[in-house]
Amino acid sequence: ILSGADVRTGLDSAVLQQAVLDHLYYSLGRLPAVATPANYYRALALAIRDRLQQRWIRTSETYFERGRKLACYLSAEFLLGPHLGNNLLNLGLEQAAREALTALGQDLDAILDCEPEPGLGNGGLGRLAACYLDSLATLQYPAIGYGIRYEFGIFAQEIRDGWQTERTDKWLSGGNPWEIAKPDIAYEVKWGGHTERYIDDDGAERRRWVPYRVVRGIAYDTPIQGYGVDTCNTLRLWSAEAAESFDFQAFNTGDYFQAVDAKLRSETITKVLYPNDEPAIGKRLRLAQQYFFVTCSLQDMLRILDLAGGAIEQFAEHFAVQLNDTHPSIGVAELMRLLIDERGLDWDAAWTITVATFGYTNHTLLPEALETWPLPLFREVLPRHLEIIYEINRRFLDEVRACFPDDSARVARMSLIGEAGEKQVRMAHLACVGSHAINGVAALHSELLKASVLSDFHALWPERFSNKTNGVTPRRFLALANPGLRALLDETLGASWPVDLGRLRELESHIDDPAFRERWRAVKHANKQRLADYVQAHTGIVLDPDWLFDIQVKRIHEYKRQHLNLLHIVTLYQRLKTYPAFSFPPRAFLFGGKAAPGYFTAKRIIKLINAVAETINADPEVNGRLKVAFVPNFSVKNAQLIYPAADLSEQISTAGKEASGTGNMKFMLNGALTIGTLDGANVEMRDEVGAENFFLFGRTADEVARLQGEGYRPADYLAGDDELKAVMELIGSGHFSGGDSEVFRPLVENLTQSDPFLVLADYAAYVACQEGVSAAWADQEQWTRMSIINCARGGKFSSDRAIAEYAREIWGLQSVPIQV
Ligand code: DL6
Repeated sequence: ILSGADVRTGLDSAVLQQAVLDHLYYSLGRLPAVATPANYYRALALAIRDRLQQRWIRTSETYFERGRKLACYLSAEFLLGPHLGNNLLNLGLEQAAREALTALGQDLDAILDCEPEPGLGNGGLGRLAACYLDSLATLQYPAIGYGIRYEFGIFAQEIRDGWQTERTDKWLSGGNPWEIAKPDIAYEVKWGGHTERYIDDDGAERRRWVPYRVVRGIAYDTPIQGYGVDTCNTLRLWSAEAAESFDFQAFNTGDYFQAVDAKLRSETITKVLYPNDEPAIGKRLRLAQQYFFVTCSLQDMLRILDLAGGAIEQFAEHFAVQLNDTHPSIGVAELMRLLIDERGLDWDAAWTITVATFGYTNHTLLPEALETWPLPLFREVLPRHLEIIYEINRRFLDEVRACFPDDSARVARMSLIGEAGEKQVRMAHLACVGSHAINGVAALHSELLKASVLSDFHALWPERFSNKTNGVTPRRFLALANPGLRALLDETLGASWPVDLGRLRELESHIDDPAFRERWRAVKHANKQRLADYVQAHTGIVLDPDWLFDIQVKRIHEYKRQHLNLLHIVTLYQRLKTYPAFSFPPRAFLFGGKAAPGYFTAKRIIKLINAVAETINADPEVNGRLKVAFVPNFSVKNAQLIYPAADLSEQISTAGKEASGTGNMKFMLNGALTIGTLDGANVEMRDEVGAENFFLFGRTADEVARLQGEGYRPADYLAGDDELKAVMELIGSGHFSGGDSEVFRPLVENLTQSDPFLVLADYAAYVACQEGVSAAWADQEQWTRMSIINCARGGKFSSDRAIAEYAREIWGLQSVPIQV
């Protein structure tokens, strides 16, 4: 019944134009004469969603018919970024959409800019989940993403008087044309109450959970279209609703407000994303969110299994469930509860299924980020799960004792219950015990995991451990973000590189061609101009695209060391002020990133960046050579402008602290050179590009550990380095803060007295390495060669490679081609 010219499915520009007009009229109730760009955005988005629909339904239908294993990616965060541009790219419809809009007197770029960003994540972990969804669909793997439909995503950052302020992100206020609510796919979620013993119909003794409260989780589905294929997978996000809209008893007794209150409390669960990405926080609502989305997702898998007529014993043959960090790790206890309490399996059968089902990815070594829940809180919210966890623990610790007799210290270290201080449930331990596969996200990180935080688990089950180095999608972060480079790559390599990123290697045969290098530089220059325009519009700061663009964008955190970058900038500033003839190629330093609202040191670092920027940018003596800008509200949307414009990428974390990094890969693929430590995936990036194409500095993870073990004293570094001393004094003096010597005192004291991330220890090596950068930049032809090589050897860092490894080595997943 669907013809090629069908207004819902047709792909040429004339049909698309008609489809946009139809949606303006029928879905939005607008005539073109009064339609705003936001109306056009919505109409085009709906027209494109129509074109996904057939693929989407066919994909689900095929998975169901074929009954193949489904990968379920459980993540509390999906930092998706705008959908429209990505869907046009993946469907091959950009040109048709541009023509259709031009015919309607609209500009596609302006329309794309109207899309609010679904910022349902904090940073690396959430964005990785989004890249993996793109790769799963592109590689035609049967997969579903499960998460939370936060009404408010990551806060919007504004800079006032140099300080970060936070504004609620009301991304849903204009409606979300991409999602489809499925109120018929809904599950009950229990909370609190108590458990009790009962005898079932067969006379067996069992336990059941008598909850205090029940809410409902409703499915909202978003299509995830693969690139150049017909596969269109699903991201299923759960939204909380009161089980009854009103408490009828309260309503009938006339207490209308109490009746509505229960509804509001239930719906609070999915109201807002927790903005802290690193420190684990013992918040009841956070535990509620985790349990809420995990139980809905597991109940959904059981429904799918039942629909397919699969036996419950075969659960693990039907589903491979990946835990994206510990946030969904309550799933281990919940699957046990569902299998035992609701499906009647015995413990051993349920446990075999559970361990075969789950895989666990760790994303951080920072001890404060390893989630634990206070036992009383856990018992109050999830009493049945605590019983199950106790039983898992009892059996697990018996196994530990059997393998390591007479080692009670080990037993205490490995227990699922921490006993130091207030008793805690250790979620990373639950994830390890309940998963057949455990992985880190870069080679170094996976080794450090085995040697440090998870060493006891590695000693017990070495076969469970592996590495899966992160990757990023070349569709969004190269093809979409960098149209100039994409055109050059298409012309040079043909059109298949976005799905075969190893082909970038072929660029190396062009590095000795001066005309090619000239074109490469022209692309970069245009990208820098595009970013300069954006920065000027959002900060008023004017940047010159002929300068070296040196960029650090990521969450603001002491371990990522934005302050080390600042110390270098202040060093240059000081040199210029002291020796006006001091010469180096002019540089623009750009920063971007959000600080967790309660992380005061990080917020002060933002203030210092802005203070240094204000002083330097206003100083005519340094004006021709130094500029500093803080790009507010770093997001996926502006990241797409930032990565392609970088000459130099700052990846300068204290070695051993950054699990992998993914921004480092996005910069590399867009031809930036990296200045970095041997941390996270930097190590593998350097292996790929060769030492001569990477600016390496700083102590290694082993050296960091040794220095800290010996009792690191930052004062020693200060005493031995007059320039560093002068830099610290300048910051402390109030020079950058209108004479206020208090505002940056906590930062100066932190660095000079404790310096937990070894900023001062790496300072001299960093400044020297930056001198090497300036020298290299002076030879533009050689710099261009290095830039091309960085892109050419970035193929390993495609998320397609990473997902293929997960599919093969952890999930046992086969791809299923879809034909519409
Ligand atoms: O694995 C994705 C990403 C890594 O690239 C970063 O190095 C790491 O910091 C980040 N972790 C988080 C927070 N983790 N927790 N929990 O985003 O993961």
